[in-house]
Amino acid sequence: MSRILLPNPKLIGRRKFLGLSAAGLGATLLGGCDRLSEAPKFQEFLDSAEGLTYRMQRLFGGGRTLAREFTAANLSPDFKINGTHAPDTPEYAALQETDFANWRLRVDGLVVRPLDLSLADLRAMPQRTQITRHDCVEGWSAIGKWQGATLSDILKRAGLQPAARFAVFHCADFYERASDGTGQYYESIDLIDAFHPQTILAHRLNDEALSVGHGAPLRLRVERQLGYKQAKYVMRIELTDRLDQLGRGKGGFWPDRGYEWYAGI
Ligand SMILES: Nc1nc2c(c(=O)[nH]1)N[C@H]1C(S)=C(S)[C@@H](COP(=O)(O)O)O[C@H]1N2
Ligand SMILES: [Mo]
Repeated sequence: MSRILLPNPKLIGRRKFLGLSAAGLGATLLGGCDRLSEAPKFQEFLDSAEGLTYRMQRLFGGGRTLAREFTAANLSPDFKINGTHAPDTPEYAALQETDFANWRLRVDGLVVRPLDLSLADLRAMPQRTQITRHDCVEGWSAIGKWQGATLSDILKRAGLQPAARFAVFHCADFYERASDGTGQYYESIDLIDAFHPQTILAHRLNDEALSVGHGAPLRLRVERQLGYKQAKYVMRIELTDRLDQLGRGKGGFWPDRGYEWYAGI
């Protein structure tokens, strides 16, 4: 069996983990993808020592918890823009010019059917709306109403290959142009968060099309994690079995620069 790279458990507080029984974990992941249910390798992984550690961490997290949801009365009058305010590449400028009519979300990597989804495709999928609080490590929060397709529906459409372990979000912006060639914003989550019901690819904020500042045309909402996990300007979702070959190897722009990969709140 090939080596499976897991996030370092020492970096990850137990309470930050979503609890699922072994059966629950299997059901969530396997139920989502027909291919996975015939996946001896994934079953092998769950039965392995590493799989056990992973399962136990999830088990002690205290239930398949949802992030708190709020009402319209709680909406923040101002939702701060942070990090990139507008990607400064000619490619992004060209997409913006036609109001993202030519933009496609690429879904590839360890999937059965690679996808290229337009905004119309994403709007035609079942929509989830949620009013949640965004918490940035810099110490500010904002409550906003997000709308989009669930990542689980997108992944079901693509179908996962048995080896898939992580969803990686590749963004349009370079937050920094480092001399080692890294600096393009990216983030990643495991399949538990990928199939969590509140994990959506949002194209609307507060009943309006997502603005460029907030990540147009599409950004991730992974509601039980901190602000820097909420990737804006998502261009591509790549399914992988390891994170050490991307960027500086820690699974995200800010994790590469010292922040925790699992930024649970
Ligand atoms: N592509 C991209 N995504 C990003 C960032 C960024 O700079 N680029 N900043 C992150 C941080 S630190 C925060 S707090 C939120 C800010 O989202 P907002 O601008 O919609 O408030 O986006 C996150 N996602
Ligand atoms: Mo942030």
